[in-house]
Amino acid sequence: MHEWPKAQGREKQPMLKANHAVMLLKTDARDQAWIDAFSDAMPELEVRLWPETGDTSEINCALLWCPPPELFDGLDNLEVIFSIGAGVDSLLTCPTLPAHLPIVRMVEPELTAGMVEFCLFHVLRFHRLMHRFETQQAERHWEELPQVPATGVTVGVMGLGVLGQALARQLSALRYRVIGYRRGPGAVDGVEVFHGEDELEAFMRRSMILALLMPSTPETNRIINRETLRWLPVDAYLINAGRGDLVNEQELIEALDAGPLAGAALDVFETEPLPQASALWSHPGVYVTPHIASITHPPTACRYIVDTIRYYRQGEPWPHLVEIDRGY
Ligand code: OXD
Repeated sequence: MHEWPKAQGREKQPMLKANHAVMLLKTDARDQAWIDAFSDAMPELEVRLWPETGDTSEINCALLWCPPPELFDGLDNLEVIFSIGAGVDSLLTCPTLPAHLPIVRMVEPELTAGMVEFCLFHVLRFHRLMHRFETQQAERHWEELPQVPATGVTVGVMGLGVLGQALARQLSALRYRVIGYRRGPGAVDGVEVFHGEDELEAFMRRSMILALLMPSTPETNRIINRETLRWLPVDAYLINAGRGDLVNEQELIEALDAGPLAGAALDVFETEPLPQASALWSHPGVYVTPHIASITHPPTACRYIVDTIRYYRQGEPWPHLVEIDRGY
């Protein structure tokens, strides 16, 4: 169990354990959808929308996306933070984030499904050369291109958390050869796992299609750069649905122009929105989407949060806690 912080010399009682709790919501612009979902899933939970906080000392939990630093002012009785996104970088980089609070990551089925769909869509596109057939159609050009069975394509999944493992399962079901890369050791069913800096090169050398689902941390910052891109097989493809800062964009463009990359599908960027001047917009080998690979779905997300609160109220520890030292 957690050690709860002490207030003015006396033990603070976790109010979330009581029936009535107050949640502060700072959302992604779908406020009403979140409010409706909570009133269905846990009607006794009072939900307040930031910045209409009312008495800040009454707030016990917060559900947040990109909190501004002043959001935490006066939230002295906050007991837990729920992240709206799968990624917690926007929370962890907030300079006023209370250091002692547990942060529960978002693990919800629609978010996972969306990420898997996005990555599968592009894996299939690149594997079946649909991008080349689109070009051929635009040129009214009829030519059969070689079609390789899925069993002959190795997909590298970089990041083997909930999302990466879900993607790996679906890729295996489609008969792709799946390899995975993670920071530390740990087996994943049906996946040949590489881990640690020492095994990155071997992993990249085998990845004909590389899907990035890693979090943004100091260790993963620009992990895809001139040096590592050189390890990819000739005519490899890259899919980035993780975070923009995993990739050095300038060096990615060089790898598209000079090899070994034959194409890239990018949903996240070093700067978002992607600046008008970026060469990525019009690069012939690049598919750009505006950070839509997967969106948290309020009804299922609320059910997940309510389940975790009920679990916690039974005396269990918070599930899916962010490891703040690791940065994810
Ligand atoms: C997320 C995102 O972290 O949408 O969920 O980027």
